[in-house]
Amino acid sequence: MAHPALRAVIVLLSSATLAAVPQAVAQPPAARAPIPVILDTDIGDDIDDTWALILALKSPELDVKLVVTDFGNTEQRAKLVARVLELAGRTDIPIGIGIKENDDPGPQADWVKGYDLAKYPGRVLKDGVQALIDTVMASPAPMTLIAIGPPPNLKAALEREPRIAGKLRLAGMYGSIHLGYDGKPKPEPEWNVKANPAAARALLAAPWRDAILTPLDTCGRVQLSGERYARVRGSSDPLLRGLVEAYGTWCRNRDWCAKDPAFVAVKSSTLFDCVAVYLAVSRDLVKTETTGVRVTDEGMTVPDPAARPLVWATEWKSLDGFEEWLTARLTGPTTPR
Ligand SMILES: [Ca+2]
Repeated sequence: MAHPALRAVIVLLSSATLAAVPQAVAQPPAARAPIPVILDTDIGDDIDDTWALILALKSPELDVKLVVTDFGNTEQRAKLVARVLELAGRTDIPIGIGIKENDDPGPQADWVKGYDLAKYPGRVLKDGVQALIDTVMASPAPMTLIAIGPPPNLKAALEREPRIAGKLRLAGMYGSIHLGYDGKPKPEPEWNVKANPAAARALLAAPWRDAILTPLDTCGRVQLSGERYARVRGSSDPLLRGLVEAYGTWCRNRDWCAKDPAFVAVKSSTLFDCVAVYLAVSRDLVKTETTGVRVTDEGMTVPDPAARPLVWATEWKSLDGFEEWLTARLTGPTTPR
């Protein structure tokens, strides 16, 4: 038996060793119950939602219980979700159609041309707001809401059933705290806020169980290129083949991209929404600051100590580490049903 003093040293060393082991290694994700999540998305405008949905389906820490389409032409968005879920073999996931605001088909319409939502083999719920409320209220465990679009659905859901806030953790892509688009050194109106400031105001003021946001400061800097992008683009996974095809369709319908067809051959567009999915899984790669914000009518998120505090991922500890994580996840297996 070791001398008592030596034993103390051994105990101290063991604690130090354990403390130094990253949590992911000490507790493999597979050993934990996956986190039940709802994805609220404006898929169909910018292409990053399509990447984010696929990322959620390929993250074993997450159990996607419902995808709700939000903002604008929510029926058209539901077709895109349905096609992605079919390619993923995950038609067990129900789709909720959010509040329909217009008939704009959006720049990915050709990718679902002729797609009949009535033939989707899974459940399509016509009232996406109620589907979200019912799913949250029926869940025995707190759920995580990954919100990656302008949020009129979420404003409506909070008004219809305020109790959902206390049962949800929010991981969202909203706002601009210190940096604007493309790393510009001052904040500016961010689209998900600017598109519907009243809805964003309701979302950012709600008493969530907890809330973490990726503003442009972090999500606006994510773009895959080089070898990492080549791994995604060269994959034979039908889901990623579909993603590459949808990306090409989107590019052809975006003026700046259509003029530069080589763009999609070498890099992704900015993958804002993928960071919200990451924040539902982990916060290890970001630095955060806690502040309330005031949402202006122009769509600015201005730090305001009088507002309800929220956690903002305002800086990367390792953007390179995140882009590697993202690539590994996307090119890894889809989580089975
Ligand atoms: Ca989005």
